[in-house]
Amino acid sequence: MTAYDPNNIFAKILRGELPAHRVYEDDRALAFLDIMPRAPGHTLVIPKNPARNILDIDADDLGYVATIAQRIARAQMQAFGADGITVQQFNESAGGQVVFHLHVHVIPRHDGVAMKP
Ligand code: DGP
Repeated sequence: MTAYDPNNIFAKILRGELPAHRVYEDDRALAFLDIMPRAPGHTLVIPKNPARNILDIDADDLGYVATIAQRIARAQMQAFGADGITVQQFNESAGGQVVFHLHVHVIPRHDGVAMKP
C-alpha cells in the first residue's frame, strides 16, 4: 500500500491550510461538511493522527472516529429531522477512495429522498 501523503487535502484542512466548515473538533478528531454533499448535512469525520485508510489506522483511533461518527449521526437526526443516517467509508482507489486520509461519511437521510450520486 502507498505511504501516507502529508499533503493530502484533509491533512491541509487539519493544519488550517485549507478552509472547511467545521462542525465538531477535539484533540483526536475533526468533523466538517463535505464539499460535494450527497444530502444536506453530509459530514466527514477524520482522525487527527495520520492514517491513509482503514487498512493502516491504529485500532484505537478507528474506534474513536466511529464514536464521533455516532455522535454526529445522533445530532443529525435532530438537526435535520432525518429519518435515518447513511455511514460510508472507502479504502484505496479500487474501493472508491479519492482523498487518502481516512474519513467516514455521515449522511442524513429522509424517507423517499434519494441520495445524490
Ligand atoms: P472519498 O475519498 O471517495 O470518500 O471522497 C472524498 C470526499 O471528500 C468527497 O465526498 C468530496 C470530499 N472532498 C474532497 N475535497 C474536499 C475539500 O477540499 N473539502 C471538503 N470539505 N470536502 C472535500
